[in-house]
Amino acid sequence: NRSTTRTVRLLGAPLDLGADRRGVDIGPRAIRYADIATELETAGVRCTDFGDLRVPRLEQCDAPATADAKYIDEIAGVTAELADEVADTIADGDVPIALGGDHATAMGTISGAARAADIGVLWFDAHGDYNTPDTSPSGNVHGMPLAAVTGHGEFDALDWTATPTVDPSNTVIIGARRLDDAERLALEDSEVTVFTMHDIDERGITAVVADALDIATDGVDEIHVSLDLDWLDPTVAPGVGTPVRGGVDYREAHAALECVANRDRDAGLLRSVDIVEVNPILDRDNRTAEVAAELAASLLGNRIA
Ligand code: Z70
Ligand code: MN
Ligand code: MN
Ligand code: MN
Repeated sequence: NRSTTRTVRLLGAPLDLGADRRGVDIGPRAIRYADIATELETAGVRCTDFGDLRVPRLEQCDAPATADAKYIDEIAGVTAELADEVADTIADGDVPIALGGDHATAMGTISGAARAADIGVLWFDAHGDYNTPDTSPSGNVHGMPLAAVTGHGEFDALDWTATPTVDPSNTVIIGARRLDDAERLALEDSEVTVFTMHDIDERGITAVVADALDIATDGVDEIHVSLDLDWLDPTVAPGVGTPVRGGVDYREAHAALECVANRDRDAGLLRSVDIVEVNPILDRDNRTAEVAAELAASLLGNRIA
């Protein structure tokens, strides 16, 4: 049970090397500008800010060594540093929120969080992010992080794979609506649970999230929440690299994260968080970053409304 006020620590990860649309590196700045700190504090959470990790500029990197997983060496370096910061934050008793950046960020957050305890993962995303260097149609590493952290596929450059990975049976994707063919087959073969938008349409968001929480927490004490803003419908969150129509609306998104918060309130579950893929260059009036800040408050807040 969690009765004391928690402190979250923002860790900016201005990583765009995993995506092929530029601009997602400005995500952390836009989410801060949308005043995530005030949103969190209004919701009863203490908020501190570590600043941004250093990320190599794409213009300064050599041409990708492999088209299978572009910039994987640079991404491995950044995510290893993020993993250390996440582990330090947890050791200090705080909750790390990694502000992306593209979704490759999650490889760092999750590997850092998994050092101290077995964790389940809730992956809110239009995509599966379960490609490997062998199956990826694009070579973009942000389409691969969930495979990497669950130990699926060969990721030679990622030496942190020596650290514990997440059990796929405690891993749940929520809101998927665009999977690549090989990725879909691999997910069917895996123990990862996939709840699609169709499941949400049929059963309602709160029932789906309740099931997802049961699965993610089966046999583990804590969870990581990875929130890709393209999970939401593009009418609500237009500022993302690859908008996919038919996503959750504003109320469903808040309801989902409030379900997680309620379970967390009872059991002290929430270990770490990613908020990723906000692209201010493609956004309108910083709307997507504002939604991101508001959703963070629903997920971590201590208050009913
Ligand atoms: C596709 C790929 C992707 C965004 C992940 C798309 C990947 N499955 N796009 N997140 N925004 O290239 O692997
Ligand atoms: Mn993603
Ligand atoms: Mn996505
Ligand atoms: Mn298990």
